Amino acid sequence: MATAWLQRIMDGAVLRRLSTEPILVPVPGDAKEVGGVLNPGVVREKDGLLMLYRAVDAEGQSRLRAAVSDDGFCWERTGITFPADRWPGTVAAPWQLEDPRLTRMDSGGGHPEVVMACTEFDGGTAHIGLYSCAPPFFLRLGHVPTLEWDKDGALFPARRRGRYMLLRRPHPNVVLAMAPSLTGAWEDEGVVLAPRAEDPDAWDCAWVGAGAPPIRTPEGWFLLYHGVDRTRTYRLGGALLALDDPLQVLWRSPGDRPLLEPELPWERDGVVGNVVFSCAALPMPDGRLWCWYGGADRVIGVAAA
Ligand code: BMA
Repeated sequence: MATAWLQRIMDGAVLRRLSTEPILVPVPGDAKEVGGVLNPGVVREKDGLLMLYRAVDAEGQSRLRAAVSDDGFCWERTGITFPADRWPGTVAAPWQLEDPRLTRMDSGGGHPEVVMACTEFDGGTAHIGLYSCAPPFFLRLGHVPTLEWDKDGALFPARRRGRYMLLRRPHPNVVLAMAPSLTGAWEDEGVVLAPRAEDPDAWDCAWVGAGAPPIRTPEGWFLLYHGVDRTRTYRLGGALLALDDPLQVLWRSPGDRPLLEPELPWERDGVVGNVVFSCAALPMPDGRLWCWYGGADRVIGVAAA
């Protein structure tokens, strides 16, 4: 039987907000997140859900903070901030960590249980860092070396013929890279998704990037992705990639029907207006696909299909 939430999405269902209010907003007076809480990654743990969200301080520095939840809706901060202050061992300005995407790896293979791919921004260029992630412990495994501005790293939970698969985003495309180890040399395999440049009215005509790490279903890998249009509005859509060859796109949200777009005041106005940006989607016990997302780079909301 087809995966129900996937079938609904391919039949035209969109993401519906579970609340018209954000589910996480900056704690008033907390200097480390006064500039916004946004773009969370979420992973299932033994006894609930773990979230790492991007916290921006008064100077605009971005770090990651942890929260936990039983139901995906009410979240409690754990008090863990990474890096706690400055980047460990450096005297210079720390890297900023942005947009954590958390992947629970298939068992076997000697890798960490949860791997985080996040953007490391050194003030000049952005690239993708990979971390073993078991808060409060984070171990940097390596990064994806590139001379380009690179973002939106999303690791698949499984390997293909022994090689890890990672989505990255050399502007403006989502590209598949593979490597024999998480610390190893990544090689590009090809473009998975390109912007719909041929259709200037499409919601994803300017550039695209991975949203949540790919979710395995019997029908294929479901990829939630973001797309940007000519007005720099960020929306979310979906794509289905072949299980045995993720370069093959079996289905993609139509150019006139994103899954979620900025509509509410806190999605339209904030630090960067007209942005819904996701790093996390999970099938939940209610049979729906839930998606956590940043609204206008300032607060966090949740929607489901
Ligand atoms: C992207 C990332 C995101 C951000 C988005 C919209 O490039 O930096 O963290 O949410 O832009 O500003």
